[in-house]
Amino acid sequence: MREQIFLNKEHQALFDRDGYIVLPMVSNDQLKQLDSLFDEMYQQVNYTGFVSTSYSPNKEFKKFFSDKIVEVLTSSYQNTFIDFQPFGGSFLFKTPGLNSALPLHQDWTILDEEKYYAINCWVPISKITPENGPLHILPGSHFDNFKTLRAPTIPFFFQNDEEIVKESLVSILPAPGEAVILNQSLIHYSSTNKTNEVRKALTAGVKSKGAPMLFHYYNRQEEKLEQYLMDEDFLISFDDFYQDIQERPKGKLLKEWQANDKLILDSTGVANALKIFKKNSRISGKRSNFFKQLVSKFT
Ligand SMILES: O=C(O)CCC(=O)C(=O)O
Repeated sequence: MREQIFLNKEHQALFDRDGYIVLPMVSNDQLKQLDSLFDEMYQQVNYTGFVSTSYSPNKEFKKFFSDKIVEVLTSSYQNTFIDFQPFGGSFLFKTPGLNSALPLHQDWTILDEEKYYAINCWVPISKITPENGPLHILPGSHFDNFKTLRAPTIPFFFQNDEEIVKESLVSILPAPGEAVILNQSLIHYSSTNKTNEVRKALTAGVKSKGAPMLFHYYNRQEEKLEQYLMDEDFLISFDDFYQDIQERPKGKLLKEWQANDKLILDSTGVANALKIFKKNSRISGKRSNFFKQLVSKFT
């Protein structure tokens, strides 16, 4: 049983039901500070597409901006959460162009989700429009409704049916100062930046106080799953991000077990999962039509 993590009980209930909530979280003053920090960071990089500062090979650079983000957001966290622990942050940007979409995904499992919460606060720094690469989410697709284990080496359960899932997504256009607070297990993606300006945002992690950090590895040869205990800052400690995340985690092995569950579902399994998400997140109006059409394909 998880302890409450939102100060406000209604926020907690909506978050538990839908796997996300959009709340006012940052003041104009904080937004200004974050904007100047973003610009300071952006002057030091030369990447295009969708980029997170956590991808950088430079640990000092990642840690500097992670600490600054947490510092600026501390008062917002205190007004929003209870019994929580921040675990860093990263700036996220999308340069204009077709390579700037972030594919459909769920964030990795980084703690025991039966016992604790792992939350990302996605804070837009630019004004978010349908054109500059907003988040698209699937309400109700979080761990409470579908107990997934996620890691870079584990395929997503919807891997062969991304288009079905994509039809059901809802785009989120937060107002300036609002944050999209996501359960890390929620299915989401972000679209292409079709404008001429960089889209600026950040993601900042909050977890239940005292939750040990975990990471998982799928040993394909032996079809075994392995669980490792990790350092608190492991997410910003990869030297070569894309290579290191595919390797055995550099933590302490806690347990391993045979991966006898189906890691990828067929389309009937995906459709059944979508039905559960719909039922439990009480999606209304236009959104429910999406689901009705979708579910009718399989019934
Ligand atoms: O900033 C974005 O466009 C998407 C961020 C995201 O999905 C993530 O960090 O998991």
